[in-house]
Amino acid sequence: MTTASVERIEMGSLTCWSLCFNNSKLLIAEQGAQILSYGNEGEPPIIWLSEQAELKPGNSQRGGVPVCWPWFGDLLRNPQTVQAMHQQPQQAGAHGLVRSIDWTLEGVEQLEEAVSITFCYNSLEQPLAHWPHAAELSLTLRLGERLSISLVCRNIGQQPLAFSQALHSYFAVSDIHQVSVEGLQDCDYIETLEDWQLRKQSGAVHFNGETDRIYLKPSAKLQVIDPLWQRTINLLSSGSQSAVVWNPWIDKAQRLSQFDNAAWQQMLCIEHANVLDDIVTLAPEGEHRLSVDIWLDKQLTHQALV
Ligand code: TA6
Repeated sequence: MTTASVERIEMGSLTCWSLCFNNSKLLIAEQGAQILSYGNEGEPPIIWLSEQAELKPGNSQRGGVPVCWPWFGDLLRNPQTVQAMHQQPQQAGAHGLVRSIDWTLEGVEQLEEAVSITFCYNSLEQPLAHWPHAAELSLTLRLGERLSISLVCRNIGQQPLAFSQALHSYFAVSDIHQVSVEGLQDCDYIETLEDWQLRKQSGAVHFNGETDRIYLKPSAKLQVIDPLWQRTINLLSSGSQSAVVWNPWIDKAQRLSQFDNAAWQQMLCIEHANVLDDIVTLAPEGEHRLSVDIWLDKQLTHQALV
């Protein structure tokens, strides 16, 4: 016998939705269609949210899964085709334009094996500053035995659409010094902290300083191995050939908004993306789906993900 519920709630000054399925709980803000938290009752969270998250309109919350679109990161570090979609690329902020605007609830579905919710955004109905193109986004979150996140972009205009994007997922970890990431061994990556040099990953990823890397053509199956919490977070993606691994460590943590100085020790971003050579170009009426499945194993063995 499964139990499932969907409830609209106010969190601070944000309109949010709380989805429950058995002992799993998912919290999403309508602003940015941003997942704020995800986890199982009585256990450490899976998706991390800063204790200093402001929960008020106008800014993305620190944590959860911000949607970075129609560009990821610094627009000027994006391919020219993505930059050219913006009328003033020099003035553009980081991580696109939709993570701090209200999306529209499109629907809720309660099934036997899951509960799902979909939010949408339409650039013709909510124009974006200096980005005059016709696109529609829909973000569907499906909460069952695992959490499925699916972001679809449709070109509803008459001209080609070029964009980069990321599901900027913040994961909770027991202690960043002790976790590792499996699935990136032998991957090429861009070391953004050392002049964007191209490097190659040897073995699992371990953390002993600020880490901000763009992995190219990663495996669709990644795992966060957390020995202290005796658990593995499994990530299975599709529609993405690039992934960002980020931890701010001590110094950058002190420069981040909504972020306790010590919080870097208990969070890790693994962001499934379409960036650099993996940007998306859609012809009119074309669409692209970026999706990630997230689930927990309460064990440490590196299993083949299914
Ligand atoms: O995805 C990694 C990153 O680009 C970092 O360099 C850091 O800036 C992080 O995103 C957070 O960006 P934000 O704009 O949310 O503070």
